[in-house]
Amino acid sequence: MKKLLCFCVLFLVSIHIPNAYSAERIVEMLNKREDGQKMVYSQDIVNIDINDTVKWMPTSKGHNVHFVSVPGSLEIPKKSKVNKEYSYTFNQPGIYLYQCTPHRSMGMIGLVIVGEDTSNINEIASSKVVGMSKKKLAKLIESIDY
Ligand SMILES: [Cu+2]
Repeated sequence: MKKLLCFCVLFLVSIHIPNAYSAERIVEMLNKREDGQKMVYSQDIVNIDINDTVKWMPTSKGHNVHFVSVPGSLEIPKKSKVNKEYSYTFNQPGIYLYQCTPHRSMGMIGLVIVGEDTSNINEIASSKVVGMSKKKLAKLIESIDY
């Protein structure tokens, strides 16, 4: 009986393993964050594993997700629609830079670091962002260990 129970537990654990390898992370699009910053994503930098998904929620209205720079030869995904939830699964390691189209000059940018791979940090650092986002990008880059 004990053996059977053991087997059942193992079986239950094993069918849940795929979930452990592809997590979903939530990032909110906000007019104001807890720290007082305006027109921001809830997290400036998200660290995830390869094949994880980030889901951006339109918690405040008027925002979207628009990738500016992605690793290597990867094609830049189409920008998301304003006020709409958006998900993207990251299959390639490296750093991804995105911005909010309406607030791109107000520092509304974010980074996703996939698989702890920071090899494209120079490309990210020299990506074209505008206005207040320039300073913010420099600050985010500075905070990354590489
Ligand atoms: Cu915005």
